[in-house]
Order: sequence, then structure tokens, then C-alpha cells
Amino acid sequence: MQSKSLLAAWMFTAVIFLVTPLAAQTTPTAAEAEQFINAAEKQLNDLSLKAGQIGWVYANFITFDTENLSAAASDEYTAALTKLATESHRFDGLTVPYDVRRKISLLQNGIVLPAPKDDAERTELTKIAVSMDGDYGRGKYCPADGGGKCYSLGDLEKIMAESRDPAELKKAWLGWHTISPPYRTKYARFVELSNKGARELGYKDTGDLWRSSYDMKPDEFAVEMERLWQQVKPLYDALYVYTRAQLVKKYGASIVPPNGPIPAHLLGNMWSQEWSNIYPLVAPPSASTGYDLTKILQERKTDAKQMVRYGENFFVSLGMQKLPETFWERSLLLKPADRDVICHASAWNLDAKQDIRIKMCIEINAVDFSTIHHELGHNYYSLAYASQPYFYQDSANDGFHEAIGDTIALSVTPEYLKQIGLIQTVPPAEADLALLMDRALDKVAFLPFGYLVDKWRWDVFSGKIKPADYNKAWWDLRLKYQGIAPPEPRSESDFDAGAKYHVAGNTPYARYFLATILQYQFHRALCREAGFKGPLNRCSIYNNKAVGAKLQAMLAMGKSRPWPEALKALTGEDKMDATAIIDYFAPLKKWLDEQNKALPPR
Ligand code: X8Z
Ligand code: ZN
Repeated sequence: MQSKSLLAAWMFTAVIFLVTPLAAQTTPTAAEAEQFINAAEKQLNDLSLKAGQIGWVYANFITFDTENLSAAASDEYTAALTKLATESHRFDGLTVPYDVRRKISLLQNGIVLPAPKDDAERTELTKIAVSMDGDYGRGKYCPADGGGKCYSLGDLEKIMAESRDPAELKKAWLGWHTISPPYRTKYARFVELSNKGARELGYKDTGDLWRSSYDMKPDEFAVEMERLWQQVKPLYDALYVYTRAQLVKKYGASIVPPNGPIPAHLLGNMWSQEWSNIYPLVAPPSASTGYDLTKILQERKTDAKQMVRYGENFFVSLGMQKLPETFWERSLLLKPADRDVICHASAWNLDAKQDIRIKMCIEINAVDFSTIHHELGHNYYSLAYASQPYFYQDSANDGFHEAIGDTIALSVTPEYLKQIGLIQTVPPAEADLALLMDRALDKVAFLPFGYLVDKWRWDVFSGKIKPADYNKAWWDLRLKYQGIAPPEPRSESDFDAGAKYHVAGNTPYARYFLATILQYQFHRALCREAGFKGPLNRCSIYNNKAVGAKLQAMLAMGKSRPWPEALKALTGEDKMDATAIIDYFAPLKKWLDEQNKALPPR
């Protein structure tokens, strides 16, 4: 995750408090509004850079002291942000130039963690937010019968990815889910305090505030999400039905009910959110992908730095700059052996100019090869909008930020891998089905999860889901959207939503759902621009400078215009549209529908 408001948002979370209502003051002028917003930009820019630097140290070195420093910096930044957002209401209804009005709106609705006006409550909230991030980062599973051995999330994810022993998988799954109950009560308090802040700012609750940052009414955004989900649901269902049947074959009907939900520990991923790790169990029998990128990278003894070089090389081939030397000096690419860090991959820009970095515990495999492209997408976006004013140093909407690197990764085709010398021969056309399946297991499988995380949080913030029902409501949504069930019955002494980074770290999640739709829309448009006529899965924009320039132009807009304009500049379309992902996977969908005829429906 990344971006300025995100840089501000996900690490040191924007907190807000109210000062005295200003309505009684004299009517302000447009010139005052402009002066106000310019001063606000300067102040927030300075404070967010300071908090960013401290946040970087905290994420790279989680200790008692860095946690306190980070909480203090977050508090300082968010106190200023809140004061300014509150004061800005003075200019509501006043006629001002476009940029002044837009920046004022961004100041008001770009707040991820609103806080109450009361100083003590704000500080309490800031501390909770920063500490839950650290709780997650420090999380380890130390089994009672393990002789003192502890497992990090990375260790447990490896088991989830590679083991085919249901008992071992279950143990790893249950083990990781022991890290979150300790902060369940903190989370409920956090919801209470941030809602209070949101209400003081005139929003219904924190979820309402989150949904307000899409250049449309918050309720319209919820409808938009549901519209997109309905577009892709048949594709997910087809993949689901086939996958379940293969898991029944592998594990037997006593473990995987042929007509019931898939147990969450059997999908190759801790959150059942991306399934490509179980590709060998679901591979179409008649087709092979023709190569195994993980194997190739490992056989070549590729190291973490070389993995990142591959990503950089792609962006450079589009005409973008090389990563600055400081990127290599200051990034964290490997999990340190001797200290706690937040391993969840992230991209940063520490000076809002060239000081870009990633922080990632890279493993040498195909999944991380892709994630590196994802993170570099954030970095190149931030470089592209660096010359925009502070409030516009962000993506068109948060889904755009998450989609850029993934769009590039869609161009990692066999043809491209041959061009860069990672494979010798391009597999025949029959491999397409296998390659599409492999990709669908990540992208299509992700869609319901991408949708439901914030469905849960929106309802938690609105009070529809009460603290006493956190876990039940989580699993109701997991069943309804993903069609999965926990490996054994859960209770309200668990806090399974909290075992996902973005819940503990308070990062909104709808962005990843949007990104999954958008990246195919971007890819389709860029391939069209390249004059590519074949199936979308064979198109790579590698080395195409003209297409790179078109992409760069959209990135450089930052958040200066409403997102439909940015979308239009790149794609000619002004609506988010799932037909691109549907077109991309159409051959797979056709094949799945054939296979599924004799199988129990979802
Ligand atoms: O959090 C991420 C990125 C960093 S913004 C690695 N992602 C989501 C996740 O891991 O849950 C990318 C895909 C979804
Ligand atoms: Zn991201």
C-alpha cells in the first residue's frame, strides 16, 4: 500500500478532532480560502514527511520505543490535519476556484482514521492504531507442544502454500489465528473512538467517511461495489465449483463436503484469498503451463535484489526512470533474522520526491515476483505525481494505486519471459488454458475476499455488527461471498478478521477489489493502444514507449481530477467495468462451464 494520504493513512493513520464551531465567524473571501489551503498544504506536507520517516523506522524495527515515537508523530500529524479539516468548513458554500474547492474536499474526506475532538481520546485512539499494527507485525505462533519453537507468519504461510496434509494445514491456520484475540477488545474501542471522530466531522460513521472519497456519494459507492461484484460473480462461481470438486478428489468427501463450503485451510493461503499455491491440485488435466517460474528463479539462484531488478527493468522499458541509488541503499528486501519488522509488503516515498523504497520480506518465488511489480507500481506512481501539489500527490482513487503494478504484472507473459531470457521457448497455444487457470486462482479467487473485508468493516463501523458478533458476522460473510468455512467451529473468543493485516493496520480494503477490476481494464486499454489484436492474456506492453507515455500521463495527473477523468484519459472509458476481466478469462470460463455441468452447483 502506498500514496500520500495512504502514506499518511495506512501507517500513521489520519486522526481528526474538532475545534470550536466556526460558523459564527465573519463570511470569508475566496482569497482567504486560497491562502488557507496553501498554508494547510505546507503544514501537512512537513508533518507527514516527519511522521513518515518515523513510521518507516517503526515498521523496520518494532520496539517499545519506536512504537511510542511513531504514535507521537502520528498524533502530531493527525491533530493538525483534524484542526485544518474542521476549519476548512468555514469555506463551505463559498465560490472558489476549482483547485481550491477540490483540495478542501480532499482535506475533508481523505481521512482514514477520524478521531474525537477530545485530546485524551485522540491520543488513546492513535496509540491503539499504532499498537495494533505492531501487534500484528510481532505476531508469532508458539505451539504449547513445540518445545519453545515459534512460527512467524512467513513460516506459517509456507506451510499453507506447500503442505497437503490437512492436519498440518489446520494446525498452521489455527496457530496464526491465535495472534488476534489479544487485540479484539482494543479493536472494539478503536471502532468506538474513530466513529466518534467521524460523527463530529459530520459523517455517519468511519465507514461512511471511507466511502466518501470516490468522487461520488458514499451510498452510491456501495451500490457501485455491488454492481461490480454481480458482474464477476458468475466467473467466481465457476472457478469455485471446479476447485471444490478437485479438493473433494484430493482430500475426500469427509474433509471437503461436495455440496458445502470449502474448508478455509485447504486453499493454499492463510486467508483463502489467492489460491495459486494449489494450482497442481486444480490444473486442467489436458494442458500444462509449459514452465514453472518459481523453479526457474530458484534454479538460477536469483536473489532478492535481482528479483527487484526484473521489475525495475519492466518499468524502465516503458520509458520510466531507473530506481534511484537510494532505493537500493534504503529499502528492506529480506526478513531480518534478529528483530521484529512489519513484513507485510509496502511501498514508500519518504520525501515526496525521489526517496522511494519498498519494505518486503522477499521469498524467491512466482508470487513474490508479482508482488514486487505491485510494490514498484506504487513507487512509480508516486514519482509520476511528485510535481503535483501535496493534496494531489495521490492516485485517482485508491484502487488505481493498487492496480498499476498489477497491470504491469499482467504483461508478464511467456513471450515476455522469453524476451528477458527466463525461458527458452514460448509454450504452445494449448498452454493458455493452464496459464489462465493459474492466474484465475489468484485474481478471480480474490474478488469476494476483496469485497467482503470492508463489507464487514462498514457494518462494524455502522454498528450493524456489534462487538459481541464480530466473529460470527465475519464467517457469515466468508460463507456468503467466498463459500468457505473455518477448519473447526469458531466462537466470540476468536477474532479472525483481526488476523488479516489490513484490519489490524486499519487499511481500507475496497481498494484491492477495485484494483482487481481496474487492472484488466487498464491492460485492455494499453493493449489496444499497442495495436495488439490477439487474446488479452498474450499481450505484453514490455518495451512499448508510446504505451508507457500514455500510462505515465495518467499517473502524473495524481489526484488532481475526479477519477473518472483519469480513467478516461487512459482507457477512453469513464466507468469501472468488469467486462475486461470477464473477457480475459472467457476461454477459461467456457472450459469451466463444460467441466462443471456434472458437478454440484454452488
Ligand atoms: O496488501 C497488499 C499489498 C500491499 S498494498 C501487498 N495486497 C493485498 C493483500 O495482501 O491482502 C495486494 C493484494 C491484496
Ligand atoms: Zn499495494
